[in-house]
Amino acid sequence: MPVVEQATQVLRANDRGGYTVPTDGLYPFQWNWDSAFAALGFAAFDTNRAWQEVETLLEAQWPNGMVPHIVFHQDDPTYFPGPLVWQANQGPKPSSGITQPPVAATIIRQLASTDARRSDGLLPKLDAWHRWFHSARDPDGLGVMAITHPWESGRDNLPDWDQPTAAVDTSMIGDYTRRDTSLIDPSTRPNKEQYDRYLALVQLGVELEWDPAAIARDSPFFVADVGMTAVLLRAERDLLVMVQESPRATDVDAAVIAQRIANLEHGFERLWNPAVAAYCSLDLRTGRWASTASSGSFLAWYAGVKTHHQELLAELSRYVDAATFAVPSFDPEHPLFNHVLYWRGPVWAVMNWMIAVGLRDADETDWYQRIRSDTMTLIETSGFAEYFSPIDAQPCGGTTFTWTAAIWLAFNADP
Ligand code: 9WN
Repeated sequence: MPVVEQATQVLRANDRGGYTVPTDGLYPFQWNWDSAFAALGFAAFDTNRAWQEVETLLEAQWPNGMVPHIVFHQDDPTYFPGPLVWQANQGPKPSSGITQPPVAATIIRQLASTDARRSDGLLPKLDAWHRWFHSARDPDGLGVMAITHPWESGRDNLPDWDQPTAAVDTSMIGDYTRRDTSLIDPSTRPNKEQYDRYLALVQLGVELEWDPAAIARDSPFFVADVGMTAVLLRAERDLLVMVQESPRATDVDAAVIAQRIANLEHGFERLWNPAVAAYCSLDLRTGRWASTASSGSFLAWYAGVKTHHQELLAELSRYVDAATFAVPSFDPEHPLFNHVLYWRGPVWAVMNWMIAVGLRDADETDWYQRIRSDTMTLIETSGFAEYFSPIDAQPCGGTTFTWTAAIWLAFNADP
């Protein structure tokens, strides 16, 4: 069967009616950034379904503006931790209590030309979500976005979070049963120590009633994430263009968005780590840098930041030269690199898409082509896996993955 049909079939099969699960079994609910990428994939063959995906996601928005990282549309005991553990009942639907990288505005801008009225309807929601980021995750106005849980970054067990999560007290978590390790090879998933810390941070959120101000004040884990900051900066730019182009978007103030962009542009430079010559995550509790760059560092172009263009290209070349397939999620020359262990080395199609799009916007067309071609080759060789080894292309994690199919379709439509 032609790959385009296979990819379409993955999206159709994971469609649960208005929202798409990341994959059948392992992730039975709606995940935030997965859904935005799903919409990008649907846009290749069913625009109405693409709109529905982002509309359903934004319907789960909390009154304070946050759009949760998981929306629990129905009960499903096969996923842990579910809604009873999160106890985050502040939105219209049961959900988790944290967010995820806000790629939605960027995808909605791509859809906007197909239905201006539909995009106009979403602008106030996107604006409220982005505003929430600045107040909840940057209370000191530094122009960098903190994550309050490794899951918030979407890059769960990246070595960047090892040191900052070491400060998390896990003595009170009690017994629990993981579900992921009975479905997937445990040696490729986050380990017990990491999971204990994830759960302790969820329990802390529950104790603090998911109040962002209390979490920003009291949580031991508060890390400025280069990936989150870059994705938000890009999303703000796309939101601003949509607002400026829409005669009906009178309830969203373009000048305020422009101010937020200026603040993020300024803040992003705080993440430049001269010792590594890359943008790096920064622990806001200790002032300590992540020890090296990660694939999140290469989202600077996606964010429209070109200050250290050549130095960052040199770092990207180093990454790519040390592997077979672009782009490893973590430094392939670092002792903690592992080519199959979740976010500690493997390639993720969604990261590749954002990095490639950023490079194309920065007129690095050859780089766009290299990353596009590697991503499509990995998928065509190894299937619609959750992620891939950058060394030998082996498929890892879940199979028939929504966002992998979506990215193949997006790259296919964009030569
Ligand atoms: C926790 C769904 C999600 C992605 C994340 C990825 C993984 C969840 C998990 O799966 O996280 O949110 O249980 O491991 O790290 O990026 O959104 O695909």
